[in-house]
Amino acid sequence: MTQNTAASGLIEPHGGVLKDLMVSEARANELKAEALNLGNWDLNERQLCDAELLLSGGFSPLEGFMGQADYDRVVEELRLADGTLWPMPIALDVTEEFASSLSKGDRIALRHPEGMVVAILTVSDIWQPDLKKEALSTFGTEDDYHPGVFRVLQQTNPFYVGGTLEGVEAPPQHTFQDLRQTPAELRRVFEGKGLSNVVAFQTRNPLHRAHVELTQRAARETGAHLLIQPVVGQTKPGDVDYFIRARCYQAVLKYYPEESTTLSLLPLAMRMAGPKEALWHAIIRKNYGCNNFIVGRDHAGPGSDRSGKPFYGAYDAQDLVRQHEEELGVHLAAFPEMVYVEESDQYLPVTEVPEGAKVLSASGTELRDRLSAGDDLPSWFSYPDVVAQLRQSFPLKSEQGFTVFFTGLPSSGKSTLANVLMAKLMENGSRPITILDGDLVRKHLSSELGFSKEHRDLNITRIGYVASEITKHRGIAICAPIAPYASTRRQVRDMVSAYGGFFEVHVATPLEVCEGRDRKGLYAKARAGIIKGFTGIDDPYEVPEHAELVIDTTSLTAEEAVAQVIARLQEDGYLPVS
Ligand code: PPS
Repeated sequence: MTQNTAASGLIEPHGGVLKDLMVSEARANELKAEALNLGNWDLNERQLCDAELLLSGGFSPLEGFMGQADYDRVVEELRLADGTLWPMPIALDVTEEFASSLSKGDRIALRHPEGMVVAILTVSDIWQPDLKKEALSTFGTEDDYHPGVFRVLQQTNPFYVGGTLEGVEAPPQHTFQDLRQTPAELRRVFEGKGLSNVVAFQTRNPLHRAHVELTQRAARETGAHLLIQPVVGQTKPGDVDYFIRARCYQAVLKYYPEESTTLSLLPLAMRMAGPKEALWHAIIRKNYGCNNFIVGRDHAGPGSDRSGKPFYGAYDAQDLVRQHEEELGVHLAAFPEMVYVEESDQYLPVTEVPEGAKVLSASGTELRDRLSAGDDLPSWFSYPDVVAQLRQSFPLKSEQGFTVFFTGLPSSGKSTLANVLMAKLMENGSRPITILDGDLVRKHLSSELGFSKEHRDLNITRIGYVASEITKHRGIAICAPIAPYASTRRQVRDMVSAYGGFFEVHVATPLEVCEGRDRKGLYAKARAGIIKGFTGIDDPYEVPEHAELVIDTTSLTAEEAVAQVIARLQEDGYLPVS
């Protein structure tokens, strides 16, 4: 189903028509019945976000997950097969096993994790994408320190399925329902108010004074109504959770002139693709009825690589949107960084600051550090009600949970260190502590798993999930698995860091020493070929490159080694200095 919106005075949707892929109630009931006999695919968090925006028309003119012709041209030229501008692959990734069960023309039920049928997909294409090529094209790098590259290369299933969608039940949303509008609903809101000139602001962070000043300036300069449309789907690992952010957005609304601004939440899974993401965001906002789009400094930037060099230039995103501004029909409201000018107590674009004037600015990292240290935030930086919301999300470091993740070869000393650390922390501590030791976890959480790469990864992500829950609830998790694969350790780091401290400790005792200890006699069995795929003998151990601590237990007592861990936790503020 499509809707013709040209008559409203609002900008036309991308491709000319706003898609609405939801079917009627009667048809939905038929499809639910049909789904009982179809193959099922359970949508993950990212796929759910994509499905929601496909169904609502946020991704117009797409009518489903991309087929191969669209995908190939998007990857190569930022265009769909018919030439329409589109910078981001929107593909449904599935396992090899699932892909091999499908043929063109099959219908599959896409399900919500709670079980309901979100949509029926009619398969048009099944193929194995070149994910390296996709990562390089979308993100301009293959460096998997980039969160988007990491997702494509490490967290994407190897096959893609394309096909049109019939929407049965939009993914249910239980929070902030009055702030969630589909493109058609938001367009109706604007039409109802007689608005045809709207400027959109995309954000995934709490709004502080600089953002408020920037958005007000954009509204003034374009003479437009302001739409603040924060992303509440997947964002960058470690971001403040969206409940807190949405409360911050509600708090700042009162700093805007009445009736000048609309707040609406966008269920988008961000890719952190900088320039291409900015172009994509502009297209999405066009679908929501916005003819102006704000792009500031480092739009949708993923931060810097390991050497501290930003992945994208600060204004690359503006450049790419500008190149396509005319074709898109969306005006680029480009802004340089806003800075605070102390003597005039105002925010100005950095390019307009009078010569010699003292300017102040604070990064997101500084903000987090100040909140975690319990320091005040200057009034020039933010608003008291926003700060009060953020304080809930950033308890003092001494009250936050954390995870100590020992990794190393069998018999390297991980379990001993974990137990001694637990004893020392119990002696002095106030937080609850849980040990997730390799053998214990395999007994209680992972008893059905073996030692293939797939099973080891599953074992470690289970440990990571439990550790992240413990950390979220402000406890201490001490993990001691082998965890031989870097990418899985990285996943655990991302899961835990969203809620508190993460300390990877590489127990780097050399293989000869571990083998010499051979407490369980397993090295001997591995050498004799009785055990196959034993870590360090005939199975790999990828040495951590960025562990917070490296400890070789060859000539240290467990107490000495644990003292190093405790010193590091104290240094970072998670434990008091005794
Ligand atoms: S993993 O890779 O992280 O999932 O391994 P983990 O769960 O920590 O392993 C726990 C203990 O299993 C014993 N064991 C093996 N280790 C490695 N490879 C093979 N094939 C294997 N088979 C059994 C080993 O003793 C691990 O204990 P630690 O404490 O590391 O010596």
